[in-house]
Amino acid sequence: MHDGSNPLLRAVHARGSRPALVVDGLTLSFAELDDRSAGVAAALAHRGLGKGDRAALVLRSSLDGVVCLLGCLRRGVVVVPVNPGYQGAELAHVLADSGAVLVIEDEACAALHALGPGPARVGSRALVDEGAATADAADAALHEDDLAMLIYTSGTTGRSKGCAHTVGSLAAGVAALMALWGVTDADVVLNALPLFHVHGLCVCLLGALSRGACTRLLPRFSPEAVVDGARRGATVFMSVPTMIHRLLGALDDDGAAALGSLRLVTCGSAALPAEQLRAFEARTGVTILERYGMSETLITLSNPLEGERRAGAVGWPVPGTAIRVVDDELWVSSAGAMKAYWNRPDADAEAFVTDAVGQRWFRTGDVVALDDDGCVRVVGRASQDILKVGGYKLSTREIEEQIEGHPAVREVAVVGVADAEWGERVCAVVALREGATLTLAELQAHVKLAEVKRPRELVLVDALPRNALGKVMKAALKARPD
Ligand code: MLC
Ligand code: AMP
Repeated sequence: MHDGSNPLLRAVHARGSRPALVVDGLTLSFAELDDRSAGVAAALAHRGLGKGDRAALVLRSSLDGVVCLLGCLRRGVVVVPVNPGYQGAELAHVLADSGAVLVIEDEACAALHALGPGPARVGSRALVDEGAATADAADAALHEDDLAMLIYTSGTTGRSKGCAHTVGSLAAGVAALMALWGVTDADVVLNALPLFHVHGLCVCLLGALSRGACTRLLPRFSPEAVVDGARRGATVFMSVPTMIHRLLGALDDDGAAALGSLRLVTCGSAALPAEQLRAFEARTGVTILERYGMSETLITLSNPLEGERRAGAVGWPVPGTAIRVVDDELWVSSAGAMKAYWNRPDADAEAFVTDAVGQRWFRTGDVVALDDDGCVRVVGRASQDILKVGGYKLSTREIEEQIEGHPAVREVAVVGVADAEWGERVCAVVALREGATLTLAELQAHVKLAEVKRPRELVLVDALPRNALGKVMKAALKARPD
């Protein structure tokens, strides 16, 4: 139980003049972060927003953005993080589905503007300024069951779903993991991840803040910026496999030595190939700690801080998590699990199972195998309709729906093709209408979705292979898209 403040922000209230955030050469202390975020909470109150209202945060990694985020959490305003690279239909869906009454944006988002009338919009800088001019205190009295965030994640049906996390689920999930990884206020955490998914936002940013650690926020990932951060005293770096791949391709000896000074490098959101873990170890002397998680459950499996970190495996349950393997599918029951999908009882009914003793399990859809000592290996995904590209989860259905709208296309299946840098890349297998032609460039121009969802390959076929029930056999296509 807690005292009505957000447990994730206790350290923010208590750490005074110690540095909390370093971005673009600017440093904000915990006291400043505390003060400014209290101001944002007050500004939100002035604008009529209170507990349970939703605010969409269309944020790049900026200082003002983080202040606004914490201000929302203090006011009890539910944070809906949105990828600033989203295009019209993606944005419109998240705004409508979440029922956001305010959009907070770091910089004017052109795609949002193009949508026309919608929720009120305010710049993150303007909101921080409004807060600075407001003397009132407006923190909400929070309970563990109060909603804190709706994090949208792709489903197999095409429409993304909001994972409704509470004050309690975020606090429990983050606390368990940070304790396991030994994160303390002596750490400086490099955050090069986007702040609109659980990895960058909940694990890396809120994780560091909750422990009183300093965050070095990188507005954009690059190998050079990570090496520079390590040289400037960072101790922890959290990554996705694409970042490790790029680091390995770019490191000189000095860079490798700088990374060697990190006490902890974690990796997840997609499978880290065992050879990358070994190559990184050989180059820097650091053995990457791989862990596994989901937007719905936060991080549930991890290799250990002390002891063997197993290449190609995601480790054991994080304290507070129990696992089951049912027909090769991983089920988890975890303190960090979301309350529900937002307004989607149908999806909840499919995803959650309550057992005979009342324990609630989340069906991950990931296919796993266990080593003899219980160490978990992710060996695949139950559905061919989900891809992981650069750590982003994509719905093939969402991409197919766009491609189906092209006049040259008779039928299409989107599949993931193995890619050394991105994990998978988006491949569109298309059967054209009689006499029609289509190039990859034409197809890419037609797909109005975030850049990462655009097809990178086009394979033309006479007809898609279907089984006796008429369902496209994606596994066959994936094995041999041509
Ligand atoms: C995208 N691009 C590709 C491509 N896919 N190019 C070649 N092949 C592909 N398959 C290009 C686009 O054209 C575009 O180019 C750019 O990449 C846009 O993608 P980006 O993702 O912004 O790229 P970049 O800036 O290079 O960054 C790479 C990255 C980034 C790895 C740093 O993708 C990233 O931050 N990924 C992390 C995602 C994440 O946080 N996932 C966590 C989800 S939570 P251009 O021209 O714009 O450069 C979760 C739970 C858990 O999974 O367990 O954590
Ligand atoms: P998301 O919905 O974006 O949170 O993505 C969650 C999915 O990412 C999981 O269901 C897994 O498929 C995948 N994932 C996360 N971490 C790992 C990992 N270390 N290895 C393999 N897959 C992972």
